[in-house]
Amino acid sequence: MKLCRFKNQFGEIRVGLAVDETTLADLTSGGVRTITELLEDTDCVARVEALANLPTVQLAEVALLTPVERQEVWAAGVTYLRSKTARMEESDFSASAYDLVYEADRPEIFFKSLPEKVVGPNEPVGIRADAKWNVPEPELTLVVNSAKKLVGVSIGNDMSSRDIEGENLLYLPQAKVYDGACAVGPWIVVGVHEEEIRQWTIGVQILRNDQVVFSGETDINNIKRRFDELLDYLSRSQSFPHGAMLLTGTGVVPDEDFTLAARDVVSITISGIGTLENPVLVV
Ligand code: DO4
Ligand code: MG
Repeated sequence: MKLCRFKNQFGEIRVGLAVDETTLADLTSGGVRTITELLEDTDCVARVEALANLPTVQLAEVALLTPVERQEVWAAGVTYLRSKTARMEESDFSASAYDLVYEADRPEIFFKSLPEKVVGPNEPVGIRADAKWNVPEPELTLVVNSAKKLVGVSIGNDMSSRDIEGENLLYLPQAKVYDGACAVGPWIVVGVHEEEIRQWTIGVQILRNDQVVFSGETDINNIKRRFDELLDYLSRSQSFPHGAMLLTGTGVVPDEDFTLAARDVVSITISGIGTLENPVLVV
C-alpha cells in the first residue's frame, strides 16, 4: 500500500493512496488529514482499507509532495561495504574511523534534516557553493511512528559534499546539512516487512543535458545491519513525538572523478517503492 501527500489543482494539500500507476484515491475526502495520523494508527493498512468509495484524481493533475510532515530526519552511514571503501579512499585522515564504525556494535547515525527543510519530488536538491565534490546518496528510508515502531519505507537522498567530509570528519555536519541537502518521497509504502524489503534493489541515474552521466544499482540486502538494530540505536535515550525518518546509508557511490553540476537531474528508484526525481541547484 503506497501513501503520499499531494497538492491538488486548487492548491489544497491532501493525503493520497496509489490505486494504480496513474490514479490516486483522495484519502482526505475520507477524513484523513495527515499521513502522520495514519502512521500513528495501530493498524494503518486496515484503517485505509476501511475507507470506501473515495474520489480519485489523476496523478498527472496533481503535484506530489514530500511525505515528511513533522518527523525529524536522521541518517545512518557506512552500512554498505561500498560506502566504507569509498570513504576510506576519500580521506587518509579519517580512513580508520570508517573502518572501525563498519565493524563496531554502534552504527554511525547522524542528524540530517529538520522536517521543514526536506525537499519533495521535482524540487531542487542542493550542492554547496563552497564545495567542489558533490554526490547524491540514494538511501532506503525507514519511517517510524512516535512509538518508535517501523511503519513504512520511503526513498531518501542524503546529498553530500565529499571534499568537505573527506577533509576532516569533524566537518561532517557541514558536508551533510545545508539547504536542499535532503530529499524524501514521494511514497511511503506501508504493510511491508524487512524480509520483503531486502529483496528490492536501489539505483540512481544522473542526467546532464538529457544524457546519462552516471547510473548504478545495488541490492537493499547489502545493508549490513538489520533495520531493528539501526532503529534501536536511533531511538536510545530519545523520543520522537511526531515520529522520525531514518535514511539507511548508501551503497551506490560514483567513481572519484564524478561530481554533480547545476541542472543535473537525479533519479533514485527503489524497486518496491517507485522513483524520487530532483533537479540540482547550487545553494
Ligand atoms: O560518515 C559519512 C557518511 C556516511 C553516509 O552518509 C553513508 O554511508 O551513506
Ligand atoms: Mg549517506
